[in-house]
This record gives sequence, structure tokens and C-alpha cells, in this order.
Amino acid sequence: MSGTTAGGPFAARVAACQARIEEVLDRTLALPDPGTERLRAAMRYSVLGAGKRLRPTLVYLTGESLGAPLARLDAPAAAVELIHVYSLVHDDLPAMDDDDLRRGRPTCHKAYDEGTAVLVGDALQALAFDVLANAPMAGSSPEARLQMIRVLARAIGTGGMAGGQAIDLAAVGQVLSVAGIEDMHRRKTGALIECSVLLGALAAGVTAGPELASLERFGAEVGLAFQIQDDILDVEGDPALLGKSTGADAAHAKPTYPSTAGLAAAKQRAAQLRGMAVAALAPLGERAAALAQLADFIVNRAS
Ligand code: GRG
Repeated sequence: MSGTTAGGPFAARVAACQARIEEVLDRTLALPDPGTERLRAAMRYSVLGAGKRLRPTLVYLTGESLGAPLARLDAPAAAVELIHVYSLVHDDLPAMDDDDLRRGRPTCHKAYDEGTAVLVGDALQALAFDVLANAPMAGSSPEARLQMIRVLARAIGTGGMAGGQAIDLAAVGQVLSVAGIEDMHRRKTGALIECSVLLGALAAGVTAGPELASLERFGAEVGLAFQIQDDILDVEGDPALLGKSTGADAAHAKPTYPSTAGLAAAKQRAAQLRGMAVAALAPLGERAAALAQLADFIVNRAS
């Protein structure tokens, strides 16, 4: 996430989260299972060495702000990134967005094959729940762990990511209202981002109460803002910075926030959501300063 942070303590903290999750994912993907070499190589290819790691960073920054040691946050941070990559690999398939480039390199089905890419997504999803259920999380109660599994399952099912993707597929060539776009975005992309914040809080032992509600609100608002900014970047972003081609939404006749409400309104809404997200953090005071900075990154990012 170096694009918008010119240095300083926040940039260093984010860089530390990125380096940490890379190691955790590398270890997590060292799966000894003879006979599945091609699948395991494709999983490593898809997950390692690229990506902003926004969702794990949200887990780490949220958990740390509530006093959780980093080691306790590794499992939920890995779980959300594994789910995220599964969604990217499946989304890139010919049956969905049919993309050739992801994170600056050939998509999984181009580098391997379509069948392997389907299995990569399936196996990454299973691995995410395996990690949440079984990886070390010293200091976290069994109840909190179960709550994390529930929250992740809810975020990626029909009410969340998969449902949002279904709405996205059905919306091709259609006109949606702004409320319809926001509902699709909140499910497709926002739900996993909100979930990342919640997992950080749950790992820190904040399993109910006003602080959890504040963080849930923060996660929901930055999650929608993230997808609106993604729509904006698809119109006016730099493919070299994004690591993928732009104009895909228009080429696929997908309704987006800018195509529905206009580019200026999209930018205004993203800025408004950032403000609402930061306001939601007020009860946490200074502890949430890094999360507020992350909200700034989300609406100002160029990649
Ligand atoms: C296949 C069930 C299923 C769901 C797919 C989230 C999603 C639904 C697809 C991803 C496709 C996509 C491009 C969505 C737009 C927002 C988004 C998730 C962008 C990519 O996330 P970044 O920018 O990517 O965090 P990096 O590479 O930095 O991790």
C-alpha cells in the first residue's frame, strides 16, 4: 500500500503487516500432500508475493488497537486473505469476468488451467476455515474462535460475497438503482472487509458491546467505499499501477457506481463513506488512529 503513504510510522506499520502476512501465508501454504503438486503450486502462485494485503492489515490493525498480540491475529489475517484470493481466482475465470491479468501477472487459469483454478479457489476456501478452526491462537477462547468461523461463513455466503457476485453476474447489461449498486457492493466486496475488522476485534476478545458495534459500522462503511473506489479506478486508474487492465466494467456492460450515478457522485459518496467510517471510530479514541488512516488510504488509493 505504498502508493498513498509517503512514509512515516503508519506506512511502516502497514509494511510490517504486509511482511508478516507474507510469512504466515508462506508457512500456511507449505502443505505436504504428495500427488497434488500442481494444485499446491497453483495455490502458492495465486496467493504469494503480490497484492496489497488490505484485509489482513485490517485484521492486524484492528486487533492491535484493542490490545491483541500480533501472533493471535495471524490465523484470522491469513483466513481473510485466503478467502480473498479464492474469490479473485474464481472471479477471473472465463465463466465470470474472464480476465488474463491479475496482480500484474497471468491469472491462475492462464498460468495453469481452468480446472486447476476452480480447485485452487475451492481449496483456499477450505484452508481458510481450517486455519481459523485449528491454527494456534493463544489467548483466544473457543467461543471467540467459533464466533470468528460464524462471522467468516456469513460474510462469504449468499448474504455476502457469493450472493453479491450472483447479483453482479445477473446485473450485466441491466440498469440498477444506486441503492441496488450499493447492496451489490456491500455484499460482493464490503462483507469480507467488514469481516476482517470483526475478526480482529474477536481475536482481541471484543466479542460484543458498543466497541464491536462501532467497528462493525466502520468496516461496513470502508467496505462500500473500497468498492466504489475500485469502480472509479476501473474508469480512470492506471493499469500499470493496478496490475490489471482498466475499462473492464464498461466492456462487460456492468452497472457500477460511476456508470449509475456519475464519476463526481461516486467520488463524493466515497468521501462521505470515509467520513462516516472515521466517525464510527470515535468511541475508540486514539486507539483507532491507524484504522482512520487506513480509511484514508482506501478512498485515495491508486492501486
Ligand atoms: C467468485 C464467490 C466469488 C466471488 C467473487 C470479490 C469478488 C467476488 C471478486 C473479486 C473481483 C473484483 C475485482 C472485485 C472488486 C473489488 C476487489 C475485491 C478488488 C481486488 O481487491 P484488492 O484491490 O486486490 O484488495 P489485491 O490484489 O491488492 O489483493
